[in-house]
Amino acid sequence: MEILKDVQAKGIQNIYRRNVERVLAALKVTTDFWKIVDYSDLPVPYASAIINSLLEKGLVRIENDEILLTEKGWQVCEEYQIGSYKDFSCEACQGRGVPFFKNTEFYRTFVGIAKDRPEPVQQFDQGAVTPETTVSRVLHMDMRGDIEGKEIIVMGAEDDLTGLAIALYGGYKRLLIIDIDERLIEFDNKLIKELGLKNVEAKVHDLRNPYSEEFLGKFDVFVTDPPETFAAFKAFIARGIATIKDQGGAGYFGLTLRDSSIFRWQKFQKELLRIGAVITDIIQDFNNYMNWGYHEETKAAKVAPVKKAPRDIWYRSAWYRIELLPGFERTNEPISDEVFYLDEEGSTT
Ligand code: SPD
Repeated sequence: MEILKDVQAKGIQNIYRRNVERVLAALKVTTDFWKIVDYSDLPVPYASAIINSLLEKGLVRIENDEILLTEKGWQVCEEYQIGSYKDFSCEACQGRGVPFFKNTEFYRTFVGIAKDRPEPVQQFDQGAVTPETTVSRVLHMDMRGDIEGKEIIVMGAEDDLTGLAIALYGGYKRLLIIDIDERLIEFDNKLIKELGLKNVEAKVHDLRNPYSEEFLGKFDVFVTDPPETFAAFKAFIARGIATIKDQGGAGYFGLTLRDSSIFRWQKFQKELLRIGAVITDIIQDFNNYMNWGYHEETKAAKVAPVKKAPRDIWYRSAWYRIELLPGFERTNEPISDEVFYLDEEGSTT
């Protein structure tokens, strides 16, 4: 409680005792700051503030950019019965429940194509998921009956090449891929042409602008992966819902706790229910992001208590699936530029 109060006194309100416990649990098994963020499911600035408070109180020390529990830190863990972070996820499917190797031909083709993908850029908060993640997303969609015969829109998440992967997989009735980044749309269009992929189109579109009639109520399924601010949630997810034709339509998106707190998740979830959606799936840590080249320029790098950049995968997100119930709401207002990518919880843009 002392650590919690200390962090709250520094202006961080969306935090509770469990967050401090999870940082301590992570510290019992790792000395790497980025793994601590991952294991404690916290926004980087919040994990950093907790570590700084633990440092001030002598519960941890930093040596060569590694964060170590002190004797006092170990004693506190024992006194408060803080267990170690544990991961019992299935090694085959990496906890997704969908092994990417269920369709090895598809996986190999996708990996061959993705190797020439454009590099992620900071301007659009890009950071691509691993090929195993993208392939598992497609298999998961097919497993839920959201590909065959469906009209699908993939919105503003093409750094992951999920649209291109669905196009390669096939079976859909119509596929539209939209993204703000011309490089990604050009990349997709080149492959669509070269491989002769049918009933698929890729177009440049900025999701902050309202949709025209050609998008509204025209699809059975939407897929996206927004930044975690509330403005971005409205631009990507509420607008995704507005593309859905009818009750029973489905939406897929990633939400992370590395750029957003569990308190923000509650706000997102309430909004989803208000709009008329039901959450059918939340698969924690389904999406594994490869480290992006602009890390040194980010707020995350600046607030971290160590200089060491992440080496391994640490940024993961949960994969959500929703279905729309009778009477769901379609909203399509313009979204302001303010706080689109970064706010007090987000730091990796
Ligand atoms: N800027 C780092 C990469 C972020 C990728 N987007 C993740 C969105 C999760 N909803």
